[in-house]
Amino acid sequence: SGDAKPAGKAPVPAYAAKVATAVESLIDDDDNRGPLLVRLAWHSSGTYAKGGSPAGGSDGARMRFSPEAKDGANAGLEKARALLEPIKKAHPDISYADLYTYAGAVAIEHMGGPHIPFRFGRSDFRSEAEIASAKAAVASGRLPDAAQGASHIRDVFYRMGFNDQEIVALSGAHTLGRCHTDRSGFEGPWSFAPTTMSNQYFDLLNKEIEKPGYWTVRKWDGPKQYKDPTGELMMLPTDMALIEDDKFRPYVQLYAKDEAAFFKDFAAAFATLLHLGVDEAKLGETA
Ligand code: DDH
Repeated sequence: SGDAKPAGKAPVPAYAAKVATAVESLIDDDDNRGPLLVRLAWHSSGTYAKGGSPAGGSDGARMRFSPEAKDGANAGLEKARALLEPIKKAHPDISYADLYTYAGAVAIEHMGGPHIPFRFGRSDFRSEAEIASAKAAVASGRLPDAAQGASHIRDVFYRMGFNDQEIVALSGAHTLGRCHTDRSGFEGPWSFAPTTMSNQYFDLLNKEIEKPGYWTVRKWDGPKQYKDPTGELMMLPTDMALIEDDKFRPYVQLYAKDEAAFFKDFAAAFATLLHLGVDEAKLGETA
C-alpha cells in the first residue's frame, strides 16, 4: 500500500550538521571541554559486555540516571552532560544517547583528529524505574581501573570485543585531556598539547622504551602515577602497562612513529566503541 515505509536505513538526520556546529562552539569556548566530551562518549559506551545481561553500551543514555550517574568512574561527567543540555533543548529530536556519543565523535575531529564514522538511531530510557524494569541497569565495575595492569585491561576490553591492537589505539585518546584530583584522584595531563589529537601519547610512552627510566613513580600523597622528567606530565599504571606488556608494546612503537596509522586505527576502533550494543536495525546511514 501507499503507507509502506521505504526499505533501507534512515538517512543522516537533518539536525546532524547543526548539532555538530553547536558542539564545536562549546569546545571553542573552553579548552577542557573537548576531552571531557570524548570521555563522556567513551564512558557511555564502555560499559558494553558482548553477550552480557544487561548488555550495556551507549543505547539508552543510562548515565543520566542511577546507578551509572553515581558510578565513581563517571565523576565529572555530570559537567559534560550539563554542557550538552542546551543543545538537546535546541534540537529535541536527537536522543541523549546519540548526543552523548556524537559529541565525542565531533570533538575528536574538531581537535584535529580523524573523522569518526557515526550512525544515529539510539534511543533513551526516560527514568531510573524504566531502566530497572527493563533489567538494563549496569552496576559499577565495567569501566577500567587505572591502578591495575595489562590483564585487567584485557578483561575489560576483550569483554567489549576488542583485540590488543584496538586496545592500544583507543588508549591514544589519552593524548587529550587530563586527570583531576577531585574526579579520579590522579593529577595532570598526559601530553604537552592536551586539546590537540595527535600521537604524542605514544611518542611519550616510547621514550621509556628508548631510554628506560624516563618515566618515574611520582612521590606524592595521591594514588600511584608516573611523571616525566619535566614533572608536568603524567601516566597512569594502566598507561605504563602498554609498554610493559610484550603484545601491547609493538603497537605503541608503531603508533609513535606513524601518526597516520594511529588515526586510521583509532577512527575505526572509536567508531566501533560508540556503536557497541546498539541494535543494527535501529541505526541509520553513516555520517
Ligand atoms: Fe581515560 N581516563 N582511561 N580513556 N580518558 C581519564 C581521562 C580521560 C582510563 C582512566 C582515566 C580511555 C581508557 C582509559 C579519556 C579517554 C579515554 C582519567 C582521569 C582516568 C583516571 C579522569 C579525571 O580525573 O578527570 C583507564 C584506566 C583506561 C584504560 O583503558 C585502561 C579510553 C579507551 C578513552 C577513549 O576515549 C577512547 C579522555 C579523553 C580523558 C580526559 C578527560 C578530561 O576531562 O580531560
